[in-house]
Amino acid sequence: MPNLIAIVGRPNVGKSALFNRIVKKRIAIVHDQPGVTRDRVSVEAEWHGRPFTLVDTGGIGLLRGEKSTDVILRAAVEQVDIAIEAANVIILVVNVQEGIVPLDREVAQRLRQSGKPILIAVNKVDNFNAEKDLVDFAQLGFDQLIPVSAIHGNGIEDLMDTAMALLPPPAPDEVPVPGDAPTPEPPEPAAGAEPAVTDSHKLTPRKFPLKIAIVGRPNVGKSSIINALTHSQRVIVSPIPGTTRDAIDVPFEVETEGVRQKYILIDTAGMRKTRRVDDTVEFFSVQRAEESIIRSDITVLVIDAEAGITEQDKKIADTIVEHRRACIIVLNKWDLFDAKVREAREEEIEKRNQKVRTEGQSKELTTLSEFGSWVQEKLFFLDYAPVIFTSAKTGFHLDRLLEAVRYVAAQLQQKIPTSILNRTLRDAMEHRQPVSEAGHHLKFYYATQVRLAPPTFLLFVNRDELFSDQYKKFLSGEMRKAFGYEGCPIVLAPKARPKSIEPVRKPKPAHGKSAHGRPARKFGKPGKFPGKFPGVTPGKRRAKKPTRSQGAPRGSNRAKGRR
Ligand SMILES: Nc1nc2c(ncn2[C@@H]2O[C@H](COP(=O)(O)OP(=O)(O)OP(=O)(O)O)[C@@H](O)[C@H]2O)c(=O)[nH]1
Ligand SMILES: [Mg+2]
Repeated sequence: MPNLIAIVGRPNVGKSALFNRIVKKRIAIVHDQPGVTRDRVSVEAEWHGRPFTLVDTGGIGLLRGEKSTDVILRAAVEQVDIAIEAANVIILVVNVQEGIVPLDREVAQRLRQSGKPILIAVNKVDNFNAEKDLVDFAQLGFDQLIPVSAIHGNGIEDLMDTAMALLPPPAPDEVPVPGDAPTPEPPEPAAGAEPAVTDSHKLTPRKFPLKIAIVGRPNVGKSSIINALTHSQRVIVSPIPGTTRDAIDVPFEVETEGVRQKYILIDTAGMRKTRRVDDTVEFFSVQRAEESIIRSDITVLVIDAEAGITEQDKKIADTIVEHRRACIIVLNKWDLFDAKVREAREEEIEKRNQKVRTEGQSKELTTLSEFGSWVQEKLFFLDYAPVIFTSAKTGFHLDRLLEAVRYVAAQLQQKIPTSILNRTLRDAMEHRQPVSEAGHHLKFYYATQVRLAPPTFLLFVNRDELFSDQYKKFLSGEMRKAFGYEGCPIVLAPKARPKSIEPVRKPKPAHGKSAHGRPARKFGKPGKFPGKFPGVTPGKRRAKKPTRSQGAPRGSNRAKGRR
């Protein structure tokens, strides 16, 4: 990665505060407690038009030769080493109020060995008095000493000008083009808010890289999954719950079936019940995990297969639904469960052979698909999410996870032609009318798609109160049968309209073909997203269902009884 500037230093010298100051927004957690940032946090930023990547590292908390039983701290040291290896310029942060402590000397020595351009940011120079102590830090053996106050924002210009000057000369294609600033993302609708009338940008597919937030309870293997997918040790893994304290963006590029795709994986802190959250740091961590759900395009909910589905898993699932995120459920640590399932399966077969199974005796879950339906039953409100069984440890089914991500991403690009949308909804409503206590009947005028992600449809009808949650669920189900939308929430927004609006006419068959006869490829863009789970043909002419081998993604529209 070119233009990489890393911020290093012992714990609690103000690295995160400095990091935030530079990127001018709150990116990393700042808290007055040693070792709060335990992972690298990186951000793409710009200084006077020149792009660079800024990396905040965990503090180096050990003296050389000192033994550590704290795995988190040890892993943080490794993270700093990775940052040193990758960085073009390193900013060592020290604290003027504490002077040089032995650990600073250790860190400095470590950095001198790296041979990289080093700057010292002498932090907490909040007044003139402190400035005279600056020269003391020359003992660390570096020429560039820059006084800063991360909290007050002093000295940042100087620091960054010096750091940028130490970067390698810009490549010809790196010269900034005026007006080439990235376009801001369109704002998301607030949870529960009614969609506005169509804006064209809401119907423009999201640009890659899509953001994939990996969320779940502490210790379920979120960081392990990211490391396994990226074949690296980018984020810290440890058996201690609560290892990840911040949301960390990990760029990730993958080639599946000849198509290269870029994603940003977001590692997040494990989310515990709020009343069990120990301190404010954890509180912020959980908040950041929630923010990650909001800024993600797809959320991957990781569940510990061994622990099963807990109340907290349901709560996280609830948050995902509340923010209307596309979702994939991952049951991780399957390696720990696999043997037991195999055993149960063998017993089941044995019983079947001996025909000893009595009627009514509860049947053990022995196949992945049975487990899949069990998970979906438990998380019934998130039943649109496919379920994948993985092991970050053995790599089991991580390819399926990638496949599901690619497939769900393709679903989020679908724009349903209005005529087919209207035909599908009309058929569904003719098939089942909502029940009205006062004997009112539903009249459907017209529907239109107002947003791609989450797929949102505005339905003009005579009475919006006829749309109970149950009726919406039924209609969403019919739309899933027609258009797929596996992994995506479907948002239906009925709007009452005066009677003067004529109901839309049934579309005439075009060129001898019924409206239903349109090929599915119109929707799914398989050229861009070829995969095993193609878009489903609208109406009754559904595409042949994909083969659901064990653990393949499944959606809500599968008849549960068959599994
Ligand atoms: N057997 C087994 N162990 C796993 C698997 N995935 C992760 N682990 C272990 O589970 C522990 C927690 O893994 P992490 O990746 O740190 O979990 P996390 O969800 O990121 O945890 P926090 O950041 O603390 O929320 C580590 O000891 C991992 O080695 C798996 O698929 N199988
Ligand atoms: Mg983690």
